[in-house]
Amino acid sequence: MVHGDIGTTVTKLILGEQREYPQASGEFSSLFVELTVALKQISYEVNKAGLLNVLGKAGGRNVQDEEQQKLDVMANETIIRTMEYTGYLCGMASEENEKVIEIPDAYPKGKYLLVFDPLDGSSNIDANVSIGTIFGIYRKGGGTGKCGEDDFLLPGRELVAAGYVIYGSSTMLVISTGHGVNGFTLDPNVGEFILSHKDIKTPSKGKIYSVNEGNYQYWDEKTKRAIDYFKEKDEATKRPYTARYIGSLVADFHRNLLYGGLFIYPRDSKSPKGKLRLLYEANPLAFIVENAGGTATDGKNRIMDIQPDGLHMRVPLVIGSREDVERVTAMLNG
Ligand code: P6P
Repeated sequence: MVHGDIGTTVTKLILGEQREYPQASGEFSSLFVELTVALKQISYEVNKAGLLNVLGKAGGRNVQDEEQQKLDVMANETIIRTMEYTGYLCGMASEENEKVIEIPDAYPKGKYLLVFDPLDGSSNIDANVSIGTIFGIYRKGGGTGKCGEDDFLLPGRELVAAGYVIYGSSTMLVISTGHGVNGFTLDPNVGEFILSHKDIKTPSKGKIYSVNEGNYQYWDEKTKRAIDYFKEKDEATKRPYTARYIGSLVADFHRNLLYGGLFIYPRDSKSPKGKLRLLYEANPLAFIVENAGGTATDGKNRIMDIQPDGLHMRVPLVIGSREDVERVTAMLNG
């Protein structure tokens, strides 16, 4: 390694992809780089919070005598404050905000829309379980200016980019702009996301299934049979699948993306529409998994073909290795 060569940063990769499009304005690249600044700030706060939870337990104030914000509020505010200023967005939609987040009049508006779950699985932070940020970027139809809720009700196939960050033993950013999937590990010494997992492809068939079996009694018969299949001898390996479920979507998804396997959060009698949200959970992860050779359905339809009926629409989710998703989807519709 040449001295000072820290490897390929996410900025370098994004700029390299931009050069593939001579007519590109560079706005998308700048938007993406600004987003990584917010993600690095969240990583710092999430990792610090683990420590502060120990040090700041007395009375809920941290060692600097600051009011301890809830982490997901912090993450939400960090993304909003960083991104609203850029001039590249016409608005944002967040899991934490009921309505579209408007760009203040003081700032210019742009042609992109950002959807995000600022800190998914944050209830796990006190147990030091990996949690994550999920995001998707759309290009607004019809130029710049304000955008309303209808502008965000786009199917996932219209995404121009998507990704997630997993805050775990290390902080890792996984992204796709529609040309494959790349993973970047945050080097805290340099403060840059460095390419560590080039061109991620998920195995066409896995050995892992991830579902909350505690909901078994709430599933319909077809769902029970589809999940029971994983406990029987798989025809290829002559052995059952391994059950792995963390209860943090990004962590479960990320493991299965790398190792192969299937994550499913089916509809049940408690959540007849499913639990996970289409706009800022299912669609961005479906975009990633399809660019990695996998697939994602709601148990019947391709996730990225679903027309959202609202910012916080919930869907059942079957996502991961193509053969596993296809088999489960077929069993749910058999
Ligand atoms: P359950 C976390 O609350 C979350 O939104 C996802 O990160 C996770 O996959 C899911 O809910 C877990 O839900 O019902 O199994 O606890």
